Parts: sequence; C-alpha cells; structure tokens
Amino acid sequence: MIELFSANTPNGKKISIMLEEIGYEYKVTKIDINNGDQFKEDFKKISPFSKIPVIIDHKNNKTIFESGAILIYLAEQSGKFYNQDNRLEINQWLMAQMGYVGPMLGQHHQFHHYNPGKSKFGEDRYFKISKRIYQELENRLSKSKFLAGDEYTIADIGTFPWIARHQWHDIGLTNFKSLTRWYLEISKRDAVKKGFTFMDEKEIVPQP
Ligand SMILES: N[C@@H](CCC(=O)N[C@@H](CS)C(=O)NCC(=O)O)C(=O)O
Repeated sequence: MIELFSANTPNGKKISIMLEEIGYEYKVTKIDINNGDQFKEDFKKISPFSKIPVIIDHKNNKTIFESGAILIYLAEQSGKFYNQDNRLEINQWLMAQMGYVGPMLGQHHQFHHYNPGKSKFGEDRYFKISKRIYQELENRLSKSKFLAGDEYTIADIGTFPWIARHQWHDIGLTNFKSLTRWYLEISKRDAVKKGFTFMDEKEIVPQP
C-alpha cells in the first residue's frame, strides 16, 4: 500500500492521477500547507524541503519525495507509462515540466492569481513566460500526439495538472489548438477524473 502525503495542488494531483492510472491501492494523508503542516518535524523527516507530495511505499518501507522522482518510481514499479525504449524522450519532457513548466506557472499563480496588484514586474514577467510555455507546448503537440511521442507517459501526467489550472492563467487554452486537443484527450481518462477527486470528491477536471 502506498501512503500519499499531499495537498490539493497540481504537484499533488500528478501523483493521485498516476496512482489511479496504475491501479495501486493508496491512502491519502493531507498536509495542510496553508497552515504549516509541511514544517512539522515528522513531515520534515520525509520531506527535506518541506514540500508535498511525498509517498511511502509500505511494501518495502521506501520514502520518496519530489513529484518527478515519485512518478519515475511508480512507473518503474508498475512497468507503465515509462517505456524503456523511449526514456530519453520521456525524461526530457518530464524534466522540462519539473524544472520549467511547473515552477514558472506556479509563479504566475502567485503573482497573477493570488496577489494581483502587488508587483507589476512579477505579474508581467510570469505572464509572459507562461504564454511562451503555452506556445512551446503547442508547438510540440502540433507535431506529436503526446509530449514524448505517440504514447501517453509520465511526462503528460506531470504536465496535465498544471494546464488544468488554465482558468487561472488567463491565456485562453482554446487559442492553442493542439494543446487543447491533448488536454481534452487526457481529461477524458477515468484515472485522471478519479485522480482529481483525491481531496475533494466533487472536484471535476476544468473544461476549456
Ligand atoms: N519540486 C517539487 C515542488 C513541490 C512543491 O512546490 N510543493 C508545494 C505545493 S504544490 C508545497 O509543498 N508548498 C509548500 C511550501 O512551499 O511551503 C515537486 O515537484 O515535488
């Protein structure tokens, strides 16, 4: 059994979606990041940077932090969504999500969605970068069915919950035809719909 320490955020949803996709039994332990649960000593023992998500695999007592590392671990354990022959491609798109797409869209959330009016520089900077990211994903998906090629992989699972915040981004998802096609296709998957409800049973995948 997997224990998922998480909160209802895009990084949190990556892992609930993956666990649903591979059909693993899991239980969710909520970390209330708005009230400082992430800084409690017990949590810091399993999360050195005080971040969600973290999993404990109770089958072998392994603890894994960092959502990209968790996706890789679950993919290797299950043999799904991380095809050995395509790992170079999958790793690149997954690392781009981890190092760029997520952190930049996350800053856009901070300045544009949560704190508008506090910093024009921050708002402009991350709005511009987020628009670039939409266009760059569009460019890729106009040539490729999924991010790493013809198959749905952990790179898509990592990226999808970030694009699912498209209403916060105010960029207009439907202006990006191939990104919208990709988004709609993934949003129809039962595991994705289920993964979205891991903290709120009524939550649905936002439609474009
Ligand atoms: N690179 C980390 C980022 C995780 C992250 O930023 N988690 C946020 C929620 S989405 C968090 O725990 N924030 C609490 C805090 O920073 O105090 C990962 O992908 O796992």
